[in-house]
Amino acid sequence: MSKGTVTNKIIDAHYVSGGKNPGDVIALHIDQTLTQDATGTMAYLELEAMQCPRVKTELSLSYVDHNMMQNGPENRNDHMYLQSVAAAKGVRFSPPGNGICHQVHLERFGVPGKTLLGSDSHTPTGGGIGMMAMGAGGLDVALAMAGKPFHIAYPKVIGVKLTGELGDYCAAKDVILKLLSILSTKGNVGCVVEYFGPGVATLSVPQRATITNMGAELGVTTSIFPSDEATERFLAAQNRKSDYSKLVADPDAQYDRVIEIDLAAVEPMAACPSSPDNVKTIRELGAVKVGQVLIGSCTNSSYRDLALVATILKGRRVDPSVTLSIAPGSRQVLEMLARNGMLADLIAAGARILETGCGPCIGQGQSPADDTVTLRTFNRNFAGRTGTKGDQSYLVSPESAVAAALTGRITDPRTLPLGCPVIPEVEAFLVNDNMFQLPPSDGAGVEIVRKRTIGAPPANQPLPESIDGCVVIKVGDKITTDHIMPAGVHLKLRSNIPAYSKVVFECFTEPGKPSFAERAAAVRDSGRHGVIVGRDSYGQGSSREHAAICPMFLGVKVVVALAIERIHMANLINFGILPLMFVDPADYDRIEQGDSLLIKHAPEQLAVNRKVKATLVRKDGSSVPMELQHRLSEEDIAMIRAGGMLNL
Ligand code: MIC
Ligand code: SF4
Repeated sequence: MSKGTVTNKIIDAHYVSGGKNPGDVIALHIDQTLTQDATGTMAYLELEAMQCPRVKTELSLSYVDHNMMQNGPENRNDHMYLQSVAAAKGVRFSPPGNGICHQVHLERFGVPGKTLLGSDSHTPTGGGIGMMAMGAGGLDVALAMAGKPFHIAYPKVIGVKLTGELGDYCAAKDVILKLLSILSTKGNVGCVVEYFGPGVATLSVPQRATITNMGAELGVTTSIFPSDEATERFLAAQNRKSDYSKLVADPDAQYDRVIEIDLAAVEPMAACPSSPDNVKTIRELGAVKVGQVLIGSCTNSSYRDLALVATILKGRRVDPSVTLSIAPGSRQVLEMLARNGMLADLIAAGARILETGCGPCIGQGQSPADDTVTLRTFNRNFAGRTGTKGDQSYLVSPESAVAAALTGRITDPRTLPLGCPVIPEVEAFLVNDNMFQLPPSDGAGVEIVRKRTIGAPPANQPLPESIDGCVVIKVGDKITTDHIMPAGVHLKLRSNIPAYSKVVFECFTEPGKPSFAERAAAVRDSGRHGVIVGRDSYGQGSSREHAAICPMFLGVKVVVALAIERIHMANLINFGILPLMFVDPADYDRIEQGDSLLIKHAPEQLAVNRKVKATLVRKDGSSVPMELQHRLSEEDIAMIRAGGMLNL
C-alpha cells in the first residue's frame, strides 16, 4: 500500500471522509474547478437546478475552447449563456480565443498541492505542476462548485521512476506513449500514476504536462509530478512565484507498483490507428506516406512545442504532398510567437494557422481525405474522431510531426539532416490576462442569457420495482464515449438533448436499418426499459456526461459490461442508469441484441448485497438465470433509486 507519495500527501490534506485502503470510497475537498463549453453548458444548467446562488470553491473557471466553429447560432448561444451564468455564479470566464482550458489553466492558475476538478478528461494536465487534477462529468463538477466533496476510490499509486535524460528529437510525448505501451488503456481504473526519480528534474513543466495530460488515456484517476525547482522556475516565469510550494515524495515513499523508464532509452513513437495504446516505434513503421500533419491540442501546443516546430521550419518549406495546420494552445503562446517572429516563420514555411482552441482534435474541421494518413500531436485517435470514416490517425510528438511535414512520410526525426534545436526554458512568459472576465462580487442582479437552443437538463424516472429490459445494442471491448456520443459536427447539439440523442451510437447504424436511437425510443415508448451490453473497458475516453444523459433520455435503464471506466460509471450513476457487471464473463456471449433482461425487485436487490439476480429471455423464448454484480456505494444506490442526482 502506498505511503509518503505526493498523491498520499495531497489526499491527506484534502480528506473529508471515507476509508484509506485502496478501493475504499473517499471524499476529497476540491479547491479549484474548470469547465469547458462543450460540457460546461450542461454543468451550469445543473448548478442552476441545484439552486446554488454562488460557487463555494477557491477558484472556478469557465473556458470556451471546444465549440468555436459557429456554424449556425448554437455555439455562440452557448457562449453567451456561459458568460452570463459565470458572472451570476461567481465564476471567472475565459472567452473564445483565450486558449484551451488545460493549457491556460496550467499557465495562469495551476497551484502545486491543490485539487482541481474539471469537466474534461484531460484535466490531469494540471498534474504537471503538482496538482491533483481530475476529470469528471459536468454534474460532479457542478457539485464541487456548490461546495460538495468529490468521491474517488482510494487509489493505488503506480510509481513511474524516471532515470536518464531524453535524447535529441525524443520527446515527452514519446515517454507517455511508451507508458501506454506498457500499461495500455484498460485495467488501470482506481490508480494514480506518480512520477519520481532523477529523470524528473530534466523535464520542464510543459513537458511534464504533456505526460500527465495523455495519462488520461491510461484510464487512471490522474497522473502527477512532484513540485520542485523546475516548477518554481515555471511559476516565476509566469509571474506567479508566490503560488509555488515544494511538494515531493518522502525518500522512503512506498508505491503499490513501480515501473522504471530510462529517458535516454526512449525513442520516437507513434500511437497507430485507432487506439492510443496501439504504440510502435517510428523506426518500425517505416516511411509511410502522410497526407496531413496537425500540431496542437492540450497535449502538445505549449510555447516550447511550437517554438521547436518554428525553429525547425524556419527557412524551409512543408512538403507539397502534405497539409500542415497548427493550433496554438493559448493566446499567450500565440502572442509570444507573433511577437518574436516565429509565427512568421511558420507561415512562410506553409503552415496553416488555426485559432487557439481544440479545433481538429475534436473533429471541428480539418478532416483528412479518404484513405490517407493523418499525423497528429493530439491524444486520441479513436476511429472516426477526425470526422472521416475509416480514418488512419497516428499520434506523435511535435518533433515527429514536423519531420513528416518536411518529408511527406513518417520519418524518425533523428534522421533529419539538421541538428536538433535547443529551445531554452522561457524566463519570462508574456503575461496578458486582459481577456479573463472576473465575476462581480454580487451576481444576484446579473441577467442570464438563455437563447432558444439552451434546454434544461432532462428529468429521469425513479428506478422501477422491476426492470423489464430489452437489449437495444450489444457492443464489444473498449467502447469509448466517442462511440456512444459522437462529437465533431454534432458537438453543437450539446445543450439540446432531444436533438443530440438522435446520434447515440451512430457509428453502429447499418444503412437501411433503424438506428440505436430509433430502437431505444421504441422500447421506451412501449413501456419497457433499454439495456446496453458492453464488454471490457466500456466508456473509455471523454468525460462527456451526454454519453449517459442521452441514453437516459432514450429510456436506457441498465448498462451491463465486464468492466466500466471510472468517469463514465459515475456519469451513469449521476443520471440514474444502473451499471452492472457480468459475474461470469461467458454470459457476455450468451446475451444478444433483442433479448430481454428481467430484473425483479431491483431496488431491494441492490440494497441487499452486490449480487443481482436477473433472467435472460432469449428471442426464441428460452430463458436462463443470470447473475450480475454491482460496485455501488449506499449513496450511489440512493441516487439510482431516485432516478439520478438531480432528483435527489
Ligand atoms: C475530448 O477530448 O474528447 C473532449 C471533447 O475534450 C472531452 C470532453 C467533451 O466531450 O466535451 C473530454 O476529454 O472529456
Ligand atoms: Fe480539447 Fe482535444 Fe484536449 Fe479534448 S483532448 S480538451 S478536445 S484539445
